[in-house]
Amino acid sequence: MRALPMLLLVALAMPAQAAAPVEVRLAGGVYAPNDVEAQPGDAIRFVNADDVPHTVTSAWDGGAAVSKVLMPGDSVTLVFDQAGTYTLRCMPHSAAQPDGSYQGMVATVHVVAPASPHAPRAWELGALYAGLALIGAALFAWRARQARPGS
Ligand SMILES: [Cu+2]
Repeated sequence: MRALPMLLLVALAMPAQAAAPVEVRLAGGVYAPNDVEAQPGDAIRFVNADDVPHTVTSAWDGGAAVSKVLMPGDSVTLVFDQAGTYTLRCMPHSAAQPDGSYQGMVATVHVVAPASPHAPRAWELGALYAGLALIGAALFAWRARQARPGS
Protein backbone atom coordinates (compact mmCIF):
# COMPACT_ATOMS: atom_id res chain seq x y z
CA MET A 1 0.00 0.00 0.00
CA ARG A 2 3.02 2.29 0.38
CA ALA A 3 3.52 2.37 -3.38
CA LEU A 4 0.35 4.32 -4.06
CA PRO A 5 1.27 7.59 -2.29
CA MET A 6 4.71 7.40 -3.92
CA LEU A 7 3.15 7.12 -7.37
CA LEU A 8 0.94 10.12 -6.65
CA LEU A 9 3.98 12.15 -5.58
CA VAL A 10 5.79 11.27 -8.78
CA ALA A 11 2.77 12.29 -10.83
CA LEU A 12 2.56 15.64 -9.03
CA ALA A 13 6.26 16.31 -9.51
CA MET A 14 6.18 15.75 -13.27
CA PRO A 15 6.79 19.02 -15.09
CA ALA A 16 3.92 20.41 -17.07
CA GLN A 17 4.08 19.28 -20.66
CA ALA A 18 5.55 22.00 -22.83
CA ALA A 19 2.92 23.26 -25.24
CA ALA A 20 3.73 22.52 -28.86
CA PRO A 21 3.43 25.50 -31.19
CA VAL A 22 -0.13 25.63 -32.43
CA GLU A 23 -0.77 25.89 -36.14
CA VAL A 24 -4.13 26.74 -37.60
CA ARG A 25 -4.58 25.99 -41.29
CA LEU A 26 -6.89 28.05 -43.45
CA ALA A 27 -8.12 25.47 -45.93
CA GLY A 28 -11.38 24.58 -47.62
CA GLY A 29 -12.89 27.83 -46.41
CA VAL A 30 -12.47 27.03 -42.72
CA TYR A 31 -9.94 27.51 -39.98
CA ALA A 32 -8.70 24.08 -38.91
CA PRO A 33 -8.83 23.70 -36.00
CA ASN A 34 -11.42 26.42 -35.42
CA ASP A 35 -11.41 26.09 -31.64
CA VAL A 36 -7.97 26.47 -30.08
CA GLU A 37 -6.86 26.45 -26.47
CA ALA A 38 -3.69 28.33 -25.56
CA GLN A 39 -1.85 29.69 -22.55
CA PRO A 40 -0.87 33.34 -22.08
CA GLY A 41 2.23 34.02 -24.18
CA ASP A 42 1.55 31.21 -26.63
CA ALA A 43 2.04 31.89 -30.31
CA ILE A 44 -0.44 30.61 -32.85
CA ARG A 45 0.55 30.43 -36.49
CA PHE A 46 -2.16 30.85 -39.11
CA VAL A 47 -1.23 29.38 -42.51
CA ASN A 48 -3.27 29.91 -45.65
CA ALA A 49 -3.21 26.46 -47.24
CA ASP A 50 -6.02 27.37 -49.64
CA ASP A 51 -5.75 28.64 -53.21
CA VAL A 52 -7.72 31.81 -52.45
CA PRO A 53 -6.88 34.73 -50.15
CA HIS A 54 -8.25 34.76 -46.62
CA THR A 55 -7.86 37.15 -43.74
CA VAL A 56 -7.12 36.71 -40.05
CA THR A 57 -9.17 39.50 -38.56
CA SER A 58 -9.95 40.04 -34.92
CA ALA A 59 -13.61 40.36 -34.06
CA TRP A 60 -12.81 42.47 -31.02
CA ASP A 61 -11.92 46.10 -30.41
CA GLY A 62 -8.84 47.39 -28.68
CA GLY A 63 -5.09 47.44 -28.79
CA ALA A 64 -4.48 43.87 -29.84
CA ALA A 65 -6.85 44.02 -32.78
CA VAL A 66 -5.41 42.55 -35.95
CA SER A 67 -6.36 42.23 -39.58
CA LYS A 68 -4.00 40.46 -41.90
CA VAL A 69 -4.60 39.42 -45.50
CA LEU A 70 -3.04 36.04 -46.23
CA MET A 71 -2.42 35.18 -49.86
CA PRO A 72 -2.15 31.45 -50.61
CA GLY A 73 0.94 30.16 -48.82
CA ASP A 74 1.22 33.16 -46.52
CA SER A 75 1.17 32.90 -42.75
CA VAL A 76 0.95 35.14 -39.74
CA THR A 77 1.87 34.36 -36.14
CA LEU A 78 -0.11 35.93 -33.33
CA VAL A 79 0.97 35.91 -29.68
CA PHE A 80 -1.82 35.91 -27.14
CA ASP A 81 -0.53 37.50 -23.92
CA GLN A 82 -3.78 37.98 -22.07
CA ALA A 83 -6.19 35.34 -20.88
CA GLY A 84 -9.54 35.56 -22.57
CA THR A 85 -11.64 34.30 -25.45
CA TYR A 86 -10.80 35.71 -28.87
CA THR A 87 -12.78 35.40 -32.07
CA LEU A 88 -10.95 35.57 -35.37
CA ARG A 89 -12.70 35.68 -38.72
CA CYS A 90 -12.04 35.88 -42.42
CA MET A 91 -13.56 39.13 -43.65
CA PRO A 92 -14.77 37.94 -47.09
CA HIS A 93 -15.98 34.58 -45.78
CA SER A 94 -17.83 35.53 -42.62
CA ALA A 95 -20.88 37.63 -41.88
CA ALA A 96 -21.93 39.59 -38.82
CA GLN A 97 -25.13 38.41 -37.15
CA PRO A 98 -27.72 40.66 -35.51
CA ASP A 99 -26.41 39.62 -32.07
CA GLY A 100 -22.88 40.75 -32.94
CA SER A 101 -21.45 37.27 -33.46
CA TYR A 102 -20.07 36.02 -36.76
CA GLN A 103 -21.06 33.10 -38.94
CA GLY A 104 -18.91 31.43 -41.56
CA MET A 105 -15.12 31.26 -41.50
CA VAL A 106 -14.58 31.88 -37.80
CA ALA A 107 -12.12 30.57 -35.21
CA THR A 108 -12.17 30.93 -31.45
CA VAL A 109 -9.01 31.06 -29.33
CA HIS A 110 -9.37 30.38 -25.61
CA VAL A 111 -6.36 31.70 -23.70
CA VAL A 112 -6.40 30.17 -20.23
CA ALA A 113 -3.73 30.72 -17.57
CA PRO A 114 -2.56 27.36 -16.19
CA ALA A 115 -2.84 26.62 -12.51
CA SER A 116 0.78 26.76 -11.36
CA PRO A 117 1.81 23.47 -9.72
CA HIS A 118 4.73 25.24 -8.02
CA ALA A 119 2.87 28.12 -6.39
CA PRO A 120 3.37 27.78 -2.63
CA ARG A 121 0.24 27.13 -0.65
CA ALA A 122 -0.63 29.25 2.37
CA TRP A 123 0.24 26.50 4.86
CA GLU A 124 3.64 25.99 3.20
CA LEU A 125 4.47 29.67 3.53
CA GLY A 126 3.25 29.58 7.13
CA ALA A 127 5.52 26.63 7.92
CA LEU A 128 8.45 28.39 6.26
CA TYR A 129 7.95 31.58 8.28
CA ALA A 130 7.44 29.61 11.51
CA GLY A 131 10.71 27.77 10.84
CA LEU A 132 12.56 31.02 10.16
CA ALA A 133 11.11 32.53 13.36
CA LEU A 134 12.29 29.51 15.38
CA ILE A 135 15.80 29.79 13.93
CA GLY A 136 15.82 33.51 14.65
CA ALA A 137 14.69 32.95 18.25
CA ALA A 138 17.34 30.27 18.76
CA LEU A 139 20.06 32.56 17.37
CA PHE A 140 18.85 35.41 19.57
CA ALA A 141 18.93 33.18 22.68
CA TRP A 142 22.39 31.90 21.77
CA ARG A 143 23.72 35.45 21.25
CA ALA A 144 22.18 36.56 24.53
CA ARG A 145 23.94 33.73 26.37
CA GLN A 146 27.27 34.55 24.66
CA ALA A 147 27.00 38.21 25.60
CA ARG A 148 26.20 37.58 29.28
CA PRO A 149 29.35 38.37 31.28
CA GLY A 150 30.68 35.64 33.54
CA SER A 151 28.79 32.78 31.94
CU1 LIG B 1 -11.58 33.44 -46.23
